[in-house]
Amino acid sequence: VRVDARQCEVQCDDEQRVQAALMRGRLWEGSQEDKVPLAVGDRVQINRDGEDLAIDKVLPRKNLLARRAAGEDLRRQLLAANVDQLVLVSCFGTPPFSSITTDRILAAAAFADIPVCLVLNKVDQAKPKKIEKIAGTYQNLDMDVLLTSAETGEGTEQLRERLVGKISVLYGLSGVGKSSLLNCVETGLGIRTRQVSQSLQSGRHTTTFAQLYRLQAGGAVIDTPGARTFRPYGIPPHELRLLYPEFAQLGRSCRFPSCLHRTEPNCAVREQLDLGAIAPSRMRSYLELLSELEKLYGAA
Ligand SMILES: Nc1nc2c(ncn2[C@@H]2O[C@H](COP(=O)(O)OP(=O)(O)OP(=O)(O)O)[C@@H](O)[C@H]2O)c(=O)[nH]1
Ligand SMILES: [Mg+2]
Ligand SMILES: [Zn+2]
Repeated sequence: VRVDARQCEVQCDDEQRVQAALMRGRLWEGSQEDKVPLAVGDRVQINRDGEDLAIDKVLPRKNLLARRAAGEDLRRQLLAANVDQLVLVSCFGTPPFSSITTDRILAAAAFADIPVCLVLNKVDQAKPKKIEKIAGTYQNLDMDVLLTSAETGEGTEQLRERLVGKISVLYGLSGVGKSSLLNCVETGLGIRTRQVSQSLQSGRHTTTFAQLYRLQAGGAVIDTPGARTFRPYGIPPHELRLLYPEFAQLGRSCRFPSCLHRTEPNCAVREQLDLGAIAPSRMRSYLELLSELEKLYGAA
């Protein structure tokens, strides 16, 4: 239920109580690519080690949300495991809405096969026209989009409805309001949030470890520390086109079945882009991420 650099907390199936547990060195053996071989949401086998509890083994996962570790191209940082959904939080104001970041996290969720609810927070900080345009881009992809404000309470009841009875991970850049939203949804959690006076530029993240909180109405939420950028882990470049749902569908009409929608002739995706049926921001984020993945993992 909580993972810090070397220290974890676990909760046994038949107990309410949360206990500290050590990680055995052997947990690293099978997963050298991982900075920490455990994620909040993992089911683990524990044993007594004298006074202490120790984690012996991670049980097979239903799914795993991950990113590239900060400053390390080839290592993986685990964000959450065994979740029913990702609540992807983006916002208006500070930090400004970033379609590139949002689309990167969406691609990572699609790669991990995790359903997404997109939350656009701080609607009190933006003009209706801007909110409508951005929400529309994602609603056109058949995505569940919620408009919220942790400041005014708008949309937080709808968010609560989405969370009850499920295990959800909240993820998004630092400062978008993940912890603030959770405090709105469930009184009594008392999660620390950034003081208004603290500048975002300080580079400090308010939430510094991932933790799972049980909801009184059933279900649980995992609050995570946000980063300043998001770099997906392990996506083969040629698979990216399948992780953009609108490209995956239209791509079947491209002349070449393996079309990357870049410069290939008779590309159905680019035709629709020119006709205005595909949001230019989606194409921009796709091309940027595609080049980055090719640099990392090699072009096909
Ligand atoms: N105006 C406005 N401010 C908000 C809203 N939600 C959160 N904030 C403010 O945004 C700042 C960051 O909120 P946090 O909840 O700490 O953000 P976080 O996503 O948990 O950040 P990390 O823990 O660093 O990942 C705080 O000063 C909040 O008061 C909102 O809907 N409107
Ligand atoms: Mg936080
Ligand atoms: Zn194409």
